[in-house]
Amino acid sequence: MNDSAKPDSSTYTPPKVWTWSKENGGQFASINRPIAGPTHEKELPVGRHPLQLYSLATPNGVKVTVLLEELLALGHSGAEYDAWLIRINDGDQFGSGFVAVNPNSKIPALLDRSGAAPIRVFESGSILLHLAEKFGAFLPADAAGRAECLNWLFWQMGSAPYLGGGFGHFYAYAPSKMEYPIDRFAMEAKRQLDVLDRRLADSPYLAGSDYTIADIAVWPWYGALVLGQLYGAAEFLQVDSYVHVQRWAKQIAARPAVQRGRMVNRSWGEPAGQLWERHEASDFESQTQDKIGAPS
Ligand SMILES: N[C@@H](CCC(=O)N[C@@H](CS)C(=O)NCC(=O)O)C(=O)O
Repeated sequence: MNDSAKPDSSTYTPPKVWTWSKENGGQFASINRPIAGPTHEKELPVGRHPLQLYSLATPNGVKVTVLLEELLALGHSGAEYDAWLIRINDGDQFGSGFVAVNPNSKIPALLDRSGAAPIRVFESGSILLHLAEKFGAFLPADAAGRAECLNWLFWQMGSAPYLGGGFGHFYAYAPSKMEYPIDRFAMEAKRQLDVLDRRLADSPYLAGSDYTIADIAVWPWYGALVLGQLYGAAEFLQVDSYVHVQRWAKQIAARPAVQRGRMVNRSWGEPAGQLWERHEASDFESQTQDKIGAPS
């Protein structure tokens, strides 16, 4: 097989040494690379608030904007933030400024400038924990509650790549439909939904009686999935059968802070649901994209 041939799961024999074929197809082929580091020089913008967020409203990005909006709704004015749009399909995550905040070149990335020296925070789980500890909110204070919250927070970090990079990739984004990976990852996605369903049969929220950063991390993935908003896979995965996850997902979707958080750094879908950049609470009324113009 020559290097430019398209991969075919039924006949592919791996060569001795893997080489980078830029033509490997798939929805994200243009941004996938086998190397890290910046591709170009570009400073990040900095606004006036202590928290600078560089993100996009994917499930991983939404976790952070939902938590920030929840903190503001609780009255934590120190959680005011500037949210800047990082267009991952255009390669913004490979700019030198972004890579300095997150060497892994993935959204979300946060710069906390509230102290003497800026603190960089990357990985959504690390950002949620940083903010929850900073403001003493959405993280139980007792040892058992805290442990259960972190159990589910880290469960999400380990599990969602099988849902997104595994099931979602092969079911929705790969250049052709292949039975083996779809079957394998559909099984795992359903197993994960059952894990959540059993927990939520016994408990109002993942960590117990209170809504925490565990719910905030899990909801944009598994809540969206059972509400039929991810990969067009609701029927395929029979998401209606996970009744306790459905109850929890709908309860969280109804929270005003969640509805605001979902809009931030969203640059696709219904225009009314998009807020490309967020700098003030009033931006939700005026919709910042009107001010910052058309996408580059
Ligand atoms: N484990 C990371 C995952 C972040 C992630 O995968 N971000 C995606 C968007 S959802 C991204 O920035 N992709 C751009 C790229 O891979 O170049 C987290 O939870 O923060």
